[in-house]
Amino acid sequence: MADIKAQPFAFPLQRDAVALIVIDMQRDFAEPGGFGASLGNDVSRIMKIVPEVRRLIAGFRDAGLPVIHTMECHRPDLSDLPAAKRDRGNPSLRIGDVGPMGRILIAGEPGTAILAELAPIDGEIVIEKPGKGAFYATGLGDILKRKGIKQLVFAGVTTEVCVQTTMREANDRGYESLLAEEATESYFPEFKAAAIAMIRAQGAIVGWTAHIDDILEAIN
Ligand code: TIU
Repeated sequence: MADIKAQPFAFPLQRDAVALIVIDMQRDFAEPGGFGASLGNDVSRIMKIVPEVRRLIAGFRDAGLPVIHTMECHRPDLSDLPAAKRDRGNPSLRIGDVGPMGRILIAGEPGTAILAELAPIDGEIVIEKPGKGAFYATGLGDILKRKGIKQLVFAGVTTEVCVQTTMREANDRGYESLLAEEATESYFPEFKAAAIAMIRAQGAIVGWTAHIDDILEAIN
């Protein structure tokens, strides 16, 4: 089995036990008028990685390997939205408020949808998650166990928030995690760089990082 060229050392690919997990590539994080913009961020940085994420997804689909998508979102009645999350900071729109793309980060609203270019296809798993990590209060762990998945390749946004949180959750649960560097982004370039450095520090303390070309070469 081909290893994937990675940092801080080669990733020991198990081709029959690996899945791609694409974190929160939603309009609310990538388009003006959404949650990311309401926090004062330049969301154009997120749109720039869409072709890279698309390329990585296509490679997994072509290889017949599973693709899992996550969406950060809450129930319309806000029963899964802690006050501590809703009330933090001073955004122009809070989670649940009505914005130009519907209610911010609420399941079923137009702005909460995954970007059309990266939309899940039939048979792909979509995890709706109320937290930053994709294991918290979701069925992800059970789904991975049922499918025999032991390794996760990560893409999506933002690197230091939902991607890194989910990588840390996965690491603690015994999954080997690999972050695709060109397929993740932050509103803050220095946070992306720091997240990548801390993930692979101390002998892959959280996981590995690799370039998309090296991932695709190994899985195909
Ligand atoms: N705000 C921010 O950088 N990220 C989030 O709130 N969610 C995700 O990272 N998906």
